[in-house]
Amino acid sequence: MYVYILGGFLGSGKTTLLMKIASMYTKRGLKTALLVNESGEIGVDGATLKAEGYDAIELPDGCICCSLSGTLQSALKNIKRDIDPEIIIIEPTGLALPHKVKELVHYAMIDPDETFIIGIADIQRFEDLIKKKEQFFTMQMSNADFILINKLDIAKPGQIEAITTWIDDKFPGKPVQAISAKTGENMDKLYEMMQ
Ligand SMILES: Nc1nc2c(ncn2[C@@H]2O[C@H](COP(=O)(O)OP(=O)(O)OP(=O)(O)O)[C@@H](O)[C@H]2O)c(=O)[nH]1
Ligand SMILES: [Mg+2]
Repeated sequence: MYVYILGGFLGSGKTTLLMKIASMYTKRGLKTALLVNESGEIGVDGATLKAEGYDAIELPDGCICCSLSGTLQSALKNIKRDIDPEIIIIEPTGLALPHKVKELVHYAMIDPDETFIIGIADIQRFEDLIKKKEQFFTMQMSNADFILINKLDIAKPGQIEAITTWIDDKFPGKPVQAISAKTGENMDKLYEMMQ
C-alpha cells in the first residue's frame, strides 16, 4: 500500500490534483481510497468524490494534523480494514503541516517507507505567499519528497524559473516539476516520479 499526502496552501490545486491521480491509478486497475479534510466553503467534497465512483472518506471540519489527529488515525485503520486499497491519497487542509500528517499515518501502522509527501507550490499566489507566510510555506514544503509547481497553464514568463530558484535555494536537490493539474500538462512526468 502506498500513501500520498498532498501538501499545499489554500487553493493551490490539491483537490484538482487528487482527482487526476485517483483517475490515473483507477485506470491502472489499482484500488484507490481518498481521504479529504476540506476546510469548508467551496471545492469538491467527499460526496462528489463518491459520486465519481471513488472510495472517499470526508473528515469533519478541523485540522487532521492537530485537533483531528485521532480521527485521522481511526479513519486510516478503517480504510485498511474495510477497503484495503493499494493506494491512499490524503488531502489535508491548506493550513496543515504534511510531515505531521505523515507521522500520524505511521502511527496508524502504515510503513513510513510507503508514505510520500507531494508539495504543491501555486504559481498564481507564490509571490504573495512568500511575502506574507514564507516561514509557514517553507515548513509545509520541507519534508516533501518532491515539489510540484502547479498552474503551469497560467504561468507568466519567468515565474517558473523564479519559483524553481527559490525551491533549489531552500531545498537543494529536491526534485521539482512544473505541472498543470487542470489541463494535465506534465502529469506524465509526475507519474514517473510516483510508485
Ligand atoms: N489555471 C489553473 N487552475 C487550477 C489548476 N489547478 C487548480 N486550479 C484551480 O485553482 C482553484 C483551487 O483548486 P483546488 O484543487 O480546489 O485547490 P485546493 O488546494 O484543493 O484548495 P483548498 O482545498 O480550498 O485548499 C480551482 O479554481 C481550480 O480550478 C491549474 O493547474 N491551473
Ligand atoms: Mg481542496
